[in-house]
Formats: sequence, C-alpha cells, structure tokens
Amino acid sequence: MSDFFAGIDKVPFKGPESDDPLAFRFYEPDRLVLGKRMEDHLRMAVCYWHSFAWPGGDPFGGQTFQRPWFGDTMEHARLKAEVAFEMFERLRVPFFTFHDRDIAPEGASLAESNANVRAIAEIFAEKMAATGVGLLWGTANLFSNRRFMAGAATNPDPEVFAYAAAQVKCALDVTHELGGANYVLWGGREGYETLLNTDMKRELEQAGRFLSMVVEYKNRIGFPGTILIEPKPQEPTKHQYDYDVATVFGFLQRFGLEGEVKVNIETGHSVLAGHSFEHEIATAVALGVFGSVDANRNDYQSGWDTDQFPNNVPEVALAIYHILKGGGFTTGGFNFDAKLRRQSLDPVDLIGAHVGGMDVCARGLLAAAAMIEDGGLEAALAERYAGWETPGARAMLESDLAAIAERVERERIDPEPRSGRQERLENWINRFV
Ligand code: XUL
Ligand code: CO
Repeated sequence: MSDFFAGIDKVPFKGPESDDPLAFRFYEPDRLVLGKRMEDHLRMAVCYWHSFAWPGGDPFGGQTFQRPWFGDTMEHARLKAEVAFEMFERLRVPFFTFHDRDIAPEGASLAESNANVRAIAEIFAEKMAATGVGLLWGTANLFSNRRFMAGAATNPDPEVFAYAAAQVKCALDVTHELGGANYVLWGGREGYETLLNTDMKRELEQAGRFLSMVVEYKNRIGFPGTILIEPKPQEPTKHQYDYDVATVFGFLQRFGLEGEVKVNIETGHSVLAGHSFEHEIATAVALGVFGSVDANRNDYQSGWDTDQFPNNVPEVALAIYHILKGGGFTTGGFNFDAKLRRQSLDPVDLIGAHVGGMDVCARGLLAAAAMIEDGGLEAALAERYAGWETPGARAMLESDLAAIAERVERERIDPEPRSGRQERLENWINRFV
C-alpha cells in the first residue's frame, strides 16, 4: 500500500444536503433509476493518462505535479498501478481506461515496450480480481512518440503503419486478456497540417485498411468487446480525418464497417466540432453507432480541448436523456477524460475532481430519468410529427414525385405553418435540471 492518499477515506454518500467536498450528494451506486442500478446506467471510469501520467505541463511551462511514480522505470510503473487502484477503490468507480504508454515505460524496442505493458497488465489482472474494478477500454498511444509525427495508419512511411499495427495488436491482446468491454482508436495524428505535402486520398485509404485489419484481428481472437472510434475535428493536427460522428459514419460505411465499429463521443471534441454534446450523441443513436462517452467539458472562451471535469448539469442531463432514449449503454460508459488544472497539486484535488464529476453524472441521470418519466418532451415530439403517422403520409413515401405533385394540385394543398414551441420546451427542461 502507498501513502499517497493517506487520510482520505472511501468516498461516502451523504445526500444532497451535504457540504462535504469528499462525499457524494447524488451518486448512490445501488439506487434504482428507471429500474436499473445507477452504477449500471453510468458505468463510470477513471482514465489513467490525465490522472496518473500527465505532469501538469502546458505550452509555456513544464511539470507542476510532483508524484512519487513519475519516472521511466518499471518500479515507478508498479507504484503508479498501486496508487491508481487505491484511487479507484476510494471512488467506488467500477471501471478504468488506459493507453499502453500510460501504464508502462517505452523500452528500447517494441518487444521490450510490449513486455513492459504485459508486466503491468499482470498486476492489473490481480488487482482487478481483488477489487472488482473492470476495464472499460484499452487503447494504444499512436501520437506521442516522434515516430508518429506524420500519422500512424496514415503515415507516408509504410514502416510507421507497420509499427502502429504491431502496437495495436499488443494493446488489443492485453485489453482482451483483461476482459476489456471496448477497444478505442483515437487518431491523434491521423490528419494533416498542409495539403502541400499530403496525399489525402491515399491517407484515407490507409486509415480504412488499418481499421479493417483491427476488426479482422478482433474477430480472429474472439474479442467480445466493441471497437470504438473517437471523433475529434482538430488538435493535434489541423485537419483530423475523424472530424465528428457524421464524418466517422461516412468513413465506416465506405469501408463496410458500420456494423462492426461504434463511436466514443467526447464532450470537448463535440464542442470543437461546432456541435453540442447531445447533438453528437443523438447523431450516433440515429445512425446506430452509439458506443461510449468521454465525459469532460471545454472552456467555452478559450477554444481548446481543455479536458476539464464535467460540472454542467443541464449539459450532462440532456446528453444522458439521449443516451437513455437510445436504450442506454451496452458495452460503453462514462469515461472521465478529464484532467486537473495544473495548479491543483494535491492528492485531495484528484479525488475531489472525480467526486464532483461522478456526482454531476448521477445528478444528470436523475434529471434525465425524471424527464423521461414525465414524458413531456416525447409527447411534444409525437404531436409535432403526428401527421407522418397517418396512412396518407406513409403512402406518399411509397409513391413518386409526379403522383405527389398531381395530388398537391388537385387538392390545392397549401400547408399552414405551426409553432415549433422552442421556448416552451426550453422552459420545460428547466423544471428538471
Ligand atoms: C484526446 C483524447 C484521447 C482519447 C484516447 O483528445 O480524447 O485521450 O480519449 O486516446
Ligand atoms: Co477522449
């Protein structure tokens, strides 16, 4: 046992009136909401990279955090795993997520790096069995090392494609062995800076072939989880190929993968793409590719992917409303892809940030469930589209342009516009959030 969180107990539930910053006010794992346990609705996860690997740097300054596990040795990596599970247990969080390079240092060769990852995965397996904490997803870091500066799957050098494929194979094997519920591909460097040096057509074909290989391999090893693509419009490249959910869907269809791969939607990435979080979720639900969520929030003034902890209840409630309407999570969940501000130095900051994020998700779930139970929004939608439920409207969709035109002239059709009632619906939402 480490002493990193000494003096901080397992986070208790104290109810909405509590002012204890290290207690849940809304998150009660066993509380039934719409007939399902809160924990099973939300399937929350702590991410390894921001919480345990990020040193607190920004473009103008380096490390601010001092963690006893910062360093390049396996001893450091083992201490990091120790502390990570101590935090998962304190938070009662059911899942975690990681990149291969978050958990173990890179070796002198890929074989050595893979061996390091496997050694830590063995420790994870023991700790997961002892604590009941599960792996929501694993992934490979194909963006930090300089070899990936011009892309991984989309690199002009085929040997980088090969290296990335080998790295993903190991990360997927390890995720499978740890019983991961999903495997994520976020194309950090899969995009371009300038068309002057980029063959876009070729790069998109490479990305499609790479993803097809991942799916083929997943099926070969019998990985029962879901392969997820995480859309993002820019950062780090100026033009990322996986811009948003709609773009990813078109890409999946082109390579015949829309039945095999789903999306992992991140709040901040949605905002960077000029969408709302719920827009991206509703798009994925409508297209049948909703998978999982990276929960965070962006600063609305800075225009960067600031990865702050979620604390906007209306934003989270509307997102969960659309998730519930889509049938809820299957293999996915709420992964906190969120990091502390670099001045938040203390262990208690790390715990407190997650307590707040988890509580906001719980509160959002309660609000969304109340909205569903009330049924007001659903009823307003049904009324708005009622015309389409008539036999005449259905028959029209089976007919053709000329027949429709003939009827419009014959019956002298001239539709009367009807109110969209937006303000009334916005006011209705405010009763629940
Ligand atoms: C980057 C991002 C990643 C992915 C996993 O913006 O969100 O951390 O979630 O690679
Ligand atoms: Co993310």
